[in-house]
Amino acid sequence: MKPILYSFRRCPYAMRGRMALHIASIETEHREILLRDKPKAMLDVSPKGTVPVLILPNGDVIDESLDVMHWALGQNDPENWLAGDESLSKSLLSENDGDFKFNLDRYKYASRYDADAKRGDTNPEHQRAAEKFIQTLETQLTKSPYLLGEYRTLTDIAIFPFIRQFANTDKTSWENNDYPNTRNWLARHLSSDLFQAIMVKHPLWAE
Ligand SMILES: N[C@@H](CCC(=O)N[C@@H](CS)C(=O)NCC(=O)O)C(=O)O
Repeated sequence: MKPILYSFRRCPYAMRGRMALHIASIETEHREILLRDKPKAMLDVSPKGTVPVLILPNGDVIDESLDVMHWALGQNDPENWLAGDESLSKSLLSENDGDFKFNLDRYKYASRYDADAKRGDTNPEHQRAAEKFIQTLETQLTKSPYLLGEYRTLTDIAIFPFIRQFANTDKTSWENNDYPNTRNWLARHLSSDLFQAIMVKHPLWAE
């Protein structure tokens, strides 16, 4: 029996989970969902209602993306994604999932957070605040091609889907920013076989 994965194609948390499962060669029963219409079967096992949700054959439920990554790599870690500077990894991941994500959402979806903003508006203040993290990444990527060194690790894979969202919010501004190493790092991830493989489209799962 394969593990069941509830997922949403464009969700950065689901992307990082899918990439770890893919690199670990773990096949899943993929259940593509809509965030605005979550299946009851998913909410029954994980009432907090976020993706990804992984259900193991023994019934265990893993519903945090970093836990999905760690579980998958615990089974099989062919590229050694769990290697590298643990404290640097921790601090980058907590800044990504914390302040950066906070500012990214307010930059990208200004109207959800500010009653005066129109749909489609972006917020330059939050763009600038989010950019502090891009500067941190740039400092690392000036020293080495990937965040922890010569090879991609969990840290790169867990972070780049969020930088992709930031970049896509205003492509012209991204292409003209002062972070050439981060631009190049993102472009390498986006064109990787790994990313292509996990972005294949799945039909919606019907209960
Ligand atoms: N901390 C969670 C966050 C997951 C998350 O927030 N996913 C978003 C989609 S990108 C979600 O499911 N949101 C619920 C909703 O929009 O209703 C994780 O790392 O798995």
